[in-house]
Amino acid sequence: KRVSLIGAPTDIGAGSRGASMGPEALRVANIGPILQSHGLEVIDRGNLSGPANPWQTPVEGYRHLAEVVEWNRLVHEAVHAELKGGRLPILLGGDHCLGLGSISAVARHCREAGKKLRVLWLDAHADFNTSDLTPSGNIHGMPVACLCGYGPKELVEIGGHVPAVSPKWIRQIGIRSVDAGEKRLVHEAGLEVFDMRYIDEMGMRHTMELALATLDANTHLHVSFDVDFLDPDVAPGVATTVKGGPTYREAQLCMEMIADCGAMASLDVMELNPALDVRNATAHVAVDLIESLFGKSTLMRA
Ligand code: DIR
Ligand code: MN
Ligand code: MN
Ligand code: MN
Repeated sequence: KRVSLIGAPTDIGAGSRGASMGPEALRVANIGPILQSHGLEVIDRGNLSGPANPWQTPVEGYRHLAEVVEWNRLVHEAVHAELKGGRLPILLGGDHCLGLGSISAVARHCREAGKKLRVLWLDAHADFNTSDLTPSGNIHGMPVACLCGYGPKELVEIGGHVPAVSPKWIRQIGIRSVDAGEKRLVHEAGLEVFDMRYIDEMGMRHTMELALATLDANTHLHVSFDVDFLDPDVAPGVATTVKGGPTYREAQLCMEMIADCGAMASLDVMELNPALDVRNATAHVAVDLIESLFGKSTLMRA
């Protein structure tokens, strides 16, 4: 398998600074060589270069909309180019607003290649806010809504097809923080959400069996991994920790079951914030989990 690392060093959509250092922290945790040690051919494309973070207050419900658009265009083109070249892009975030650029590129590629798309959104948050609903104005709380067509024209139209993605193609896992208005929109759009209560009651195994059900050989599976998906005990290095997330073992099982399905063809690793981390431990945990996503297992697999 041929894999490309794309760094997107920005915190333009976040409410705290520091996710801009995420790509380098993942490299320092050896993401490239470790993936290579599992037999993947890895090329590190280096970092994209976009606008600086002006650190302004929100305007009409959006903080840094123009810069968010610019960064997402860069990400969209970079991710699309890798897919077109037959490679598996790994977007190293950067905050999660860039999931829009990444997944709109994946959706465009799927239209061009006649593939079906399934998106697994691993996150503490639904990221389904709009400018009317957002309590913060931070666009990292909006990418899933934008992908589904709810959002500003400049963002929603990146990729050239509105909506880029149907809510039916998305499965959210690990959700435990949804804002009041956002809840209504999640319900209205019919998003399939496996929240923490579901995982508590049914277990991660059953959750992943359902989230990965009905995939076929023609399905492109995209995984968008917000590191705040993880319980803060294992992953303190994110700005928007929410307690009560998946444990290390639950997260490992989640990743292993994704690997077993064999369909993953693109990945985002988002919101890692080294400014808040402890000796880069969260980057190491993320890399451990990514190894599992690419098939690392304790024993030989049948
Ligand atoms: C909150 C926090 N729902 C907001 N969102 C995210 O500001 O919209 N934190 N995505 O990671
Ligand atoms: Mn997120
Ligand atoms: Mn989140
Ligand atoms: Mn490690």
